[in-house]
Amino acid sequence: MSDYQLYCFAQSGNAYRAALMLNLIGAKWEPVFVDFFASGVQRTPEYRTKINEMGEVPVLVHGDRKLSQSGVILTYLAERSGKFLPSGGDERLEALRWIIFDNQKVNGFLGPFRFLKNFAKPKGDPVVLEFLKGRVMNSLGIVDKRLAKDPYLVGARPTIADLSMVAYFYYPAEEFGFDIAAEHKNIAAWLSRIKALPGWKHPYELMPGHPLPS
Ligand SMILES: N[C@@H](CCC(=O)N[C@@H](CS)C(=O)NCC(=O)O)C(=O)O
Repeated sequence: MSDYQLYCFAQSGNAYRAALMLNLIGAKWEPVFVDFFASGVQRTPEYRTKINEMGEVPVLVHGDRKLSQSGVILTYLAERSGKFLPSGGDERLEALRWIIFDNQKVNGFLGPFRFLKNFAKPKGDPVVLEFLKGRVMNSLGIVDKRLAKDPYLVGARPTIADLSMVAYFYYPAEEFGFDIAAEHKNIAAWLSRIKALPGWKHPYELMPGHPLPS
């Protein structure tokens, strides 16, 4: 029996943050597949009553505890395991600052951009896609500049801020129509460093539901 269950699906970068953290800390965990595209189970009253009132993935189950919001899940796992935990008050605040910026402005725009481009039916309006892409490019520039100064977002060591920020970054470039790593050399080097951590896996390997049935 695993210690943790994670409600997730392969195409979710939001869930990847939690799945990657679980793997990197060597936790005993198992995915619970959420059939997001076919049945939209996360929008059902049952899911909202029993699993997550916010109607979102990921959700981490640990015994009687159910947690949602990847930033909260990452914090919980870091505090329990002592791994990827920012050290000291200033570092904790700095990590939280990047996690919020990521959730709102980086992957918060990149995720919906990729969804509208690849999965939405009908596909997203080109004007909306252009708007989102503009916001994403601006935010990626900010992250790239930050990573020119230090190997990781909060300094010399990887923390939960990095595991939050990688959310959608390892998905194939074709899904975005641009190559995040090729266009941002500091992000590319940082992605390689995280990829080298023991336990790293690609989101399509780590979570169920890829490829989507045609
Ligand atoms: N800030 C949240 C975002 C979670 C989120 O938006 N998840 C998407 C899946 S990738 C979702 O469940 N969306 C609900 C829906 O579209 O019905 C987190 O980091 O956990």
